[in-house]
Amino acid sequence: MKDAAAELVWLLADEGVQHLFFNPGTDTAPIQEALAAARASSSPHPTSVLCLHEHVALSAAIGHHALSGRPQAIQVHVDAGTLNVGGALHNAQRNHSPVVVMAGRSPYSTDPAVPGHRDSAIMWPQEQPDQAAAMRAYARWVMEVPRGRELGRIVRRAFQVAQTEPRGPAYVMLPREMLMDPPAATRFPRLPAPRPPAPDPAGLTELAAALAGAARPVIVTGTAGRTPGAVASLVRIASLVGAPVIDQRDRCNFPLRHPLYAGGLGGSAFLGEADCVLILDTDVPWVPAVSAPPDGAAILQIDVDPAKVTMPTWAFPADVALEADSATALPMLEAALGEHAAERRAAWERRCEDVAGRLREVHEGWRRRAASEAPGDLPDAHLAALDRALPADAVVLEEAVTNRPACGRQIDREPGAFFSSGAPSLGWSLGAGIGAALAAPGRPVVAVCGDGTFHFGIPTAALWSAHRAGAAFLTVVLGNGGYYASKRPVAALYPDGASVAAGRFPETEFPDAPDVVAIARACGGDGSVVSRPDEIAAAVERGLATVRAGRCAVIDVKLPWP
Ligand SMILES: Cc1ncc(C[n+]2csc(CCOP(=O)(O)OP(=O)(O)O)c2C)c(N)n1
Ligand SMILES: [Mg+2]
Repeated sequence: MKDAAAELVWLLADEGVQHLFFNPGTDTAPIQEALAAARASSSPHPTSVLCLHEHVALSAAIGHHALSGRPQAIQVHVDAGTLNVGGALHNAQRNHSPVVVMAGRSPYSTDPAVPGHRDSAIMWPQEQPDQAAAMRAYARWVMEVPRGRELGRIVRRAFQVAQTEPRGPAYVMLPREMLMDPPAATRFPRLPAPRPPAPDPAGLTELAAALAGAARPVIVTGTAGRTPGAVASLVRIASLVGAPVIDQRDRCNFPLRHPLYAGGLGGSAFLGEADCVLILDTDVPWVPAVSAPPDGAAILQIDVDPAKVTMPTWAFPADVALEADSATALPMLEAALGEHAAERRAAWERRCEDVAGRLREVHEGWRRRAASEAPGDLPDAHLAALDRALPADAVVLEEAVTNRPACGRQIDREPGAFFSSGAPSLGWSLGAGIGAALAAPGRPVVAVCGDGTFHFGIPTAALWSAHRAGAAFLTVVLGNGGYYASKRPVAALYPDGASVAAGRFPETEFPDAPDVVAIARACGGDGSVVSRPDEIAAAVERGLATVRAGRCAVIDVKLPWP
């Protein structure tokens, strides 16, 4: 190998990175050259994907991981590129996306004899006292590679840390002269991530006994379906003990049409009367000010990260907390519940019938909304029409903000085909569309986002980058004409205030926002405007035809401003 940069390209391929989401600078020249050399010689290398903004690059990596399960890497420019990944870093952290974020670092040497030395004025302002400072709150680990011969060990370590539960981003800084150093004499071996944890056996027995003995058990989950195989086990457990499943839908964790599916909101009545709550892979099991289980309810937790150390005031007391991968723990819990079946079966069956009976009415209400033309029901009606129009293998990336509950009521996808960012830094879904489309070639990828969120996604960068990468996707923009999520609290906190009196919320309203279809066209894509649910099917058909032809499509759904 010619230099450390060539070794880096080989290492990325060896770690299983298929696509390297890239935004370059003067510091990344050795990596660009190494990629070119690898392409020319057909030696192992990831396909580089030029992203016109770093936020798009990191969002693409999150989306790729969601579909492929593979470790991810992005390459950005020094401190400035690092800062531009912005809120996507927060999303990668909270979504537990294993991404190695690599950034250049201004060269140290001014000696012309040193390859890669400082040769331009910009290399002084690029140097910061602590380039990694911006990353420290979010990345699991940060490191600079001091010499070319150390690169292998440090990059291997970065991938190991990123993939160790609870997974998340790792940050590596790459000074330019280091990249042009000779490589190490031998290749450093891969450092496998530890296998995900299994539950403590005594704790599992205790948890199973508490769940089995409960009269009014409830299950709350956010991401149990991150391993799609866990869903079947969760369905059997809920059906056995008669627990409604409050599914916060960061993944598809439970089938929408199952009689025990309580949605995100429909389940709050059950929570308020629960005597036992199993909180399963969720960062926020409930909002105490809105709905909470009664005092004295047994709280049971299974999570790969039960203590949530990165959330300083996370404080949901659990009677039994098990650190475990739910894909491993749920089949074990099922077996442990079996021990109680003879004694409890009749009570479980009665509970199951009772909960299903109550939820039948809730589900009926959702169906009425889907068929309604009342202004408040139009998001439901459009989303139900969208779901009917999508092919079975479509992947949905949900970033619908105030219409997220409507997605949870109307979008019926298989486990492994529905994702949200799991975190509130908006603008993820457009970049994620690129990564998802690359990871699942041939499957239609559909981002569903708010009109504010569309612009946070830097659409010019995302759609153009998608076209360049051959990763076209469809975006459905829920165009209610503003940031409704940012209007709602003004009216709630100040019901008699000046904003409500004026009937205006200028910091949130943008009925005249940039035309999203025109933006799609400017990037080489296409789109259409829809204002009635019965227009959705034709728009989806046209949009998916555009996507099959390799161009991004946007459907601008005109909704009333709530
Ligand atoms: C990067 C980022 N900036 C700002 C916010 C604060 N914020 C939360 S929701 C929201 C409004 C989103 O608007 P839109 O996508 O149109 O959805 P709507 O509220 O209208 O349903 C804003 C600005 C955020 N979450 N993330
Ligand atoms: Mg909006």
